[in-house]
Amino acid sequence: MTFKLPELPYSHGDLAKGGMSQETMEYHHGLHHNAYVENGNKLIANTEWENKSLEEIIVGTYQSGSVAQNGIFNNASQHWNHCQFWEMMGPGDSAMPSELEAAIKENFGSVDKFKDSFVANGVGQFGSGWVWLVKENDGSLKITKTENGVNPLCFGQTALLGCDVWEHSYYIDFRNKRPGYLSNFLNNLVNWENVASRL
Ligand code: MN3
Repeated sequence: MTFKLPELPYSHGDLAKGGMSQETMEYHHGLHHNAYVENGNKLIANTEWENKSLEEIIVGTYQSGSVAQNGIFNNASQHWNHCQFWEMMGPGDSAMPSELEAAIKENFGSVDKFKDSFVANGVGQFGSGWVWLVKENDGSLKITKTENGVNPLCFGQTALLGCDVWEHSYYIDFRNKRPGYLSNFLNNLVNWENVASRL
């Protein structure tokens, strides 16, 4: 498939009141994400992946374990990760649906404990990567962290929530304060209805 930069469900400036500035969004969506789209399209042209779905490309190149597939994997997975990330945020105050709240309490003890663990995992990811709330096949919820573009699809998990901890995601607004960026993300940016839709 040909990768395409998605339209956002809000404008670049709409997340500013939640702490993610228009400048960050213009760089992150307009330049960084777009680069993964353009590089990915160049790399899959005339390969076995050209007509595969995005998910097939990600899982197939990851499982191949082939260094030669790294470029395709990195750009395809980062394209998918950012498509999810934009949809996981929103400009409105979002209350956590009761079904999601109950699942979080069951798995982590409380919403605050979940948030503390999510932030700690995001801070603990050394270098670039992502922190995730995933659902396992047995229905249990877990917090994971992954390096670079690796994502829950690689492990057969459902990504309920993900946060980009590459510096390009927070350096304009939070400088080197990754913990503050992660807390703000959970408290002011997440669209919890979107998260609950994948439960
Ligand atoms: Mn990013």
